Amino acid sequence: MSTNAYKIAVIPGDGIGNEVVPPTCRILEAVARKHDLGFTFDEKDWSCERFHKKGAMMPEEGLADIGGHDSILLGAVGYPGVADHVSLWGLLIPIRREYKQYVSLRPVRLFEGVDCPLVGRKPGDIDMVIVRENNEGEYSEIGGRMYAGTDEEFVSQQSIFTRKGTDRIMRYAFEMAKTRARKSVTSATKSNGIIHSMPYWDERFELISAEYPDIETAKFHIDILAARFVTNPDWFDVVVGSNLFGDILSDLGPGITGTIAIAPSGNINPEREHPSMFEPVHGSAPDIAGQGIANPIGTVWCASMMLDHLGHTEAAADMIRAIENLLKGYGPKTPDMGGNGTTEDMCRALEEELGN
Ligand code: GGG
Repeated sequence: MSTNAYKIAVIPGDGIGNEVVPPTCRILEAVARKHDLGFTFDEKDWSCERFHKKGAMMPEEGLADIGGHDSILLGAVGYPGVADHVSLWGLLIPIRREYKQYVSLRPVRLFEGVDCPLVGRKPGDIDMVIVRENNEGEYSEIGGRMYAGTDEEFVSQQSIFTRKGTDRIMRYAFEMAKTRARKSVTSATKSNGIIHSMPYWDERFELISAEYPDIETAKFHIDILAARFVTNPDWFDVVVGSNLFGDILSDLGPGITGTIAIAPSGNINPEREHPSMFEPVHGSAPDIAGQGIANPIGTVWCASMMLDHLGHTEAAADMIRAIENLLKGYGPKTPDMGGNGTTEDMCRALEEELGN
């Protein structure tokens, strides 16, 4: 038994989550053999299917059950038949909050061998990290509905921006920028239209940036920032945004690199007091679920992020090398990347790249 033994909570979730997570665990086992690691996978059936059978996405004791695990690997949450807010608030959001995973770390990179939808862009032109606030902001349950069903009906939805929450996500972004070649942080704001929270966000960004005089900064309103992602993606290194802005940018980012299916994310508890959770940015994709053609790269990249977080940088880099080699070579590719390969074809090719 390796001394580097880890217990991983595995939540395939819904739709294609069930097709990309199991082979990723198999690939992790291959990496474990090579790098003297050990994994115990504790698989959970928490999902919309469970909701239909038992009335809840996860059991009451679910959160406590995985709190002592070393990490969580999740596939996708949400499926037609369960309202999206019910599935998300019944599984993903409680985990992010209970375990203070207040950073959503979402790298965006254009790989060699993947067709870029932006004309003239080549690998190296798009290489950024979105740092999304993950515990508050627009994702808040403060609000309600009054006079339901009448002409006077209204709803109210509060956004919450605490000083603690705002400062810590910005500091995380600046610390991340310190480790990168470009050393630049861009803030996503909308302080012209959103009169309280976004001027506050700008104020905190200015204050925190003063702590990091060596880091270049920029600030864009979210609308023009979205346009600049398309016209000038090479401008961006680390981009910090609120929960909602970060979520949108981290779909747009992978979109401009050719396929959202390869994008990973880490829901990180930086203090490491609790497990962090790794999930691909893509959802459950009901349109292709069950066909065996889901692209596994997003989940495999997540597994690499997980290894990095657990301190196994060489094993993590090995997985990235396998992804790079597969993408730039003539190996199988799933239809989202213009190929006709299957999930299993790609996973086998990755295992071969890893020398298994
Ligand atoms: N694998 C990611 C997933 O299933 N995400 C579901 C989703 O829509 N999440 C929204 C969010 O991250 O805020």
